[in-house]
Amino acid sequence: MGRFTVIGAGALGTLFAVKLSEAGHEVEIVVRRAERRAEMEAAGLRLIDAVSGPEEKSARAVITAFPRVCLWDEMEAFGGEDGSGPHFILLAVKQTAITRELGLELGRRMGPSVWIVCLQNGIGHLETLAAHVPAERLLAAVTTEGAMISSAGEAVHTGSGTTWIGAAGNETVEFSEIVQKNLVYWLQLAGFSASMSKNISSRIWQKLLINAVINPLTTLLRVPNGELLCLPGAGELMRALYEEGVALARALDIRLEPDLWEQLQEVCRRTANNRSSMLQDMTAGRATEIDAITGGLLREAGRSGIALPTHLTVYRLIKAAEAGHRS
Ligand code: KPL
Repeated sequence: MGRFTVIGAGALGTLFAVKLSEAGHEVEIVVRRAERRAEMEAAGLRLIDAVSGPEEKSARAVITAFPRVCLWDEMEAFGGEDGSGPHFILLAVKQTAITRELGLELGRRMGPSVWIVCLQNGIGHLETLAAHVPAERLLAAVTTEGAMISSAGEAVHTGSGTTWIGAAGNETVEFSEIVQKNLVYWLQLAGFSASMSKNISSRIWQKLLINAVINPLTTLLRVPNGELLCLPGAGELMRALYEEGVALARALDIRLEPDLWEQLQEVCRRTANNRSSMLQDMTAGRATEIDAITGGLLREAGRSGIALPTHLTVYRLIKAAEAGHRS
């Protein structure tokens, strides 16, 4: 069975930690605060199944798992001394937590046979981490699994999706074997639809363009995702953001699926009642991921001398709203 460390106990971290533990893998979850660890050790981590369960909330299945809980400050070297078998670190923290310091801490703890799987939205994090962690040990993951935190230590699995995994740096034969025979297989055993991707940058960009349309607009308009398809003027704004993003991807030679616009609208319909992660962050007074999403597009556009006027306006509005919320 596999060996996993999940860093971050948000919605995705909880989803992966519970399902992997339930499947019998050796799982530890890393949190920052001692009270959080105490709560998790006492009550476990809970996952409510809103995917296959009945409509009524009270009748939905709940899986409770008790993975080993570890404090960030007390985390030992990953992979142990022996280096036996691969050890996968699922990095499930927000983009805003991916800093040079985090990269240094991870790099310092990397033992033999350790692979870091990055589950973040947006772009820029892989470059930040690659400065401190061997690039051939970094995996990029893109997931369409839907999950949200319902209370401390409890997440709801709101929609099953697919998780694609690919090499952040160069793909080697060793990479392909380890990832396919271990990570992908173990995720599948735990009930995830997982596969290896040979074009992970396309997957990353497709999700990036979807996030760059839905997240800032739902945050500025303060509406759940489905409302974007109904509000007057919102459709035009969505299309303008989308077209600018597609033009940039084309200029960078990034392949996008021809039906991406339909996929984007489908995400709004499928997650109609969900509040985007950016809206949730803004409402809770947390920093949003705008710098890794819209900011990521603007940085790439700047390097290529391309203007993204609608994204720039949206970026400035979110930055102003963030500052307003904090003051
Ligand atoms: O990934 C999302 C997010 O909220 O960050 C979307 C796809 C917009 C679903 O809410």
